[in-house]
Amino acid sequence: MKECKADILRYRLPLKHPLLLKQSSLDQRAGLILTLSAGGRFGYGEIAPLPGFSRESLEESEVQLQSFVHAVNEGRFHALAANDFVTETFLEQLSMPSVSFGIESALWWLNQDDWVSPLITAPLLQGPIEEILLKLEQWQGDWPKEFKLKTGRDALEEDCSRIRQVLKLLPDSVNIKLDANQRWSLPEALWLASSIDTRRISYVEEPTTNAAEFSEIYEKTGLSFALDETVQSPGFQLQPMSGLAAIVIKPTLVGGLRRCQELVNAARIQGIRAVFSSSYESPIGLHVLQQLSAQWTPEELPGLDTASAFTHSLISEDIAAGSSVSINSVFCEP
Ligand code: OSB
Ligand code: MG
Repeated sequence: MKECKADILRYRLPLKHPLLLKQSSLDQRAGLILTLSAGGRFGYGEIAPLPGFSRESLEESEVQLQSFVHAVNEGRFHALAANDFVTETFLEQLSMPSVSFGIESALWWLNQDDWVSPLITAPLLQGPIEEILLKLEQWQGDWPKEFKLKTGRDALEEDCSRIRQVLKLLPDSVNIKLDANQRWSLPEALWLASSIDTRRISYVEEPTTNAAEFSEIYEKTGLSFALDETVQSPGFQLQPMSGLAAIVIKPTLVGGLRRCQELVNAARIQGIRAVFSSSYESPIGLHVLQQLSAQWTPEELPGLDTASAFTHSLISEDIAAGSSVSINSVFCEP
């Protein structure tokens, strides 16, 4: 029998600018890195509940994670594989999405022989409009097929003008995805959608607080939508909806790899897109998200353009399958 070991590392990574999330503002991102080792191989997972989005706190997730780490170190698992009965039974009783994601990531990583080459991500356009326009004016090389533009924070007229200015700078073949984070009212969403060229908008994520209104917006204006926050509600099940273009999958917020796989399959069956996206994870979590997207939804550009929000990286070398990763200990607490 292989000797299995598990270990937790706490990290704090400074952010370049305060991150405005729902009601809170973050200056730094905190999370946990789970390291598993078995038979000379290593696997990593990240557990980093996102304030304002996750229902669990970092402290609560650490308690649940500790129970897994103790069980591994006491030799309760014969094999560290997601299809092992004892492991499976343990995973099923986990209740926090961030913990399921971290543990299932580490088990998956441990058993991956190779990584596939990652895809490019859909660039995120946020912040002052002057900076967004400058970024687009100075764009070098090929255009990605889609950009994501954050909306819903400022006055509606401002959103409308931002969308028009961005579309003007992009070639006709490039579309944008919008994200209102449930901030518009129904009349606002209807007004905005009728004031822009919806043919260039792939979809808007969560236009209003009430998902029952999304199809009405589509039917009246032709603006398709994607579910994001809705996918994160406990017990969410994908149902056909008129105008539904995509579901956004943020594993830290929806749960483990098996739950994500179920969602990808459900989206395929309904003929809608499944787009992996990040929740401001460190490079460890981002690596898993990049791989899940490249392996399970290779036709999509994932929403992983969040690494640039950090001042430093948590890792100092490239990541190789099965090998140990060198983690920058300055950002870690014992
Ligand atoms: O609203 O989609 C969001 C990150 C953390 C929390 C919420 C969101 C996001 C992102 C990630 O926008 C980047 C992306 O999806 O492209
Ligand atoms: Mg979103």
